[in-house]
Amino acid sequence: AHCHVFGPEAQFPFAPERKYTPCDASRDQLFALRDYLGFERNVIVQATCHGNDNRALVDALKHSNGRARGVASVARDVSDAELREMHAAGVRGTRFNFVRRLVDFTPREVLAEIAQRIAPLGWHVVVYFEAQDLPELWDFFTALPTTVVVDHMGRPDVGNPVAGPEFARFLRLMREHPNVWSKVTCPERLSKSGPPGYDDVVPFARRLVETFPDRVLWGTDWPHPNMKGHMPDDGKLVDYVPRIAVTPELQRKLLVDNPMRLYW
Ligand code: 0GY
Repeated sequence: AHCHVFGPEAQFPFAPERKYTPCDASRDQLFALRDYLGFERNVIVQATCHGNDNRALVDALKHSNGRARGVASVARDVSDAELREMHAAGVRGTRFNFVRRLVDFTPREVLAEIAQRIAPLGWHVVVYFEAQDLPELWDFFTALPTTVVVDHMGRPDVGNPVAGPEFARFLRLMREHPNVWSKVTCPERLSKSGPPGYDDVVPFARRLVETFPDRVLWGTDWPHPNMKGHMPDDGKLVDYVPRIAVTPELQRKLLVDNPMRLYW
């Protein structure tokens, strides 16, 4: 439930306002990796380097034989016809990105208006932010009229204890708001101990999987944009799953039941 397609740039140019330029990562490469890893489906998430131009995403969805769904990024002036076309292709959500190194600031009222536009389609909102910004974003998130899916566990500082105040705040957000879900993704981005085990991230993800087993999602984040320290082995990321979802029942919810309910 979290991966991207980038370009190919010659066919789907990157957005002029982007903050980084990734390598091409085509739908065919994504689908080949999906098959190699033994998964049946993907949820492809629009990344900031393509801005609000969802053509690469929609193209991938249309060529997936119904095996991919998408999360787009839309502007407030998106037309109803454009939303309908994206829905028909398999888009089921829109993403709001609050990570400062990735995007310029968008006023909250603009985002609230977009959320109102997409809610009638049954879409949800995916949010990406860093843990220290949660207090300031709390009221905005909890007023959203849709399911809200948080990327990468709200990016905790895993140098802090799992029982500490920072992660407690995120757990409280999920406990008090049953419409909030979390992706237990990106140990490779959050870890300080590093590959192959990403051991320091395991307790955080495991806590979420065990506390909210019906509201967690998993993904690889392929092709891992902006990873500077190391390029993760996607197979090792699959091997990480049984360490955070330790029973067959938890694995089934994380990998099958939850994404099927939200996206299919
Ligand atoms: C991710 C993470 C990153 C990038 C984006 O939209 C994006 O460009 O989300 C990141 O740099 O942390 O989930 O792909």
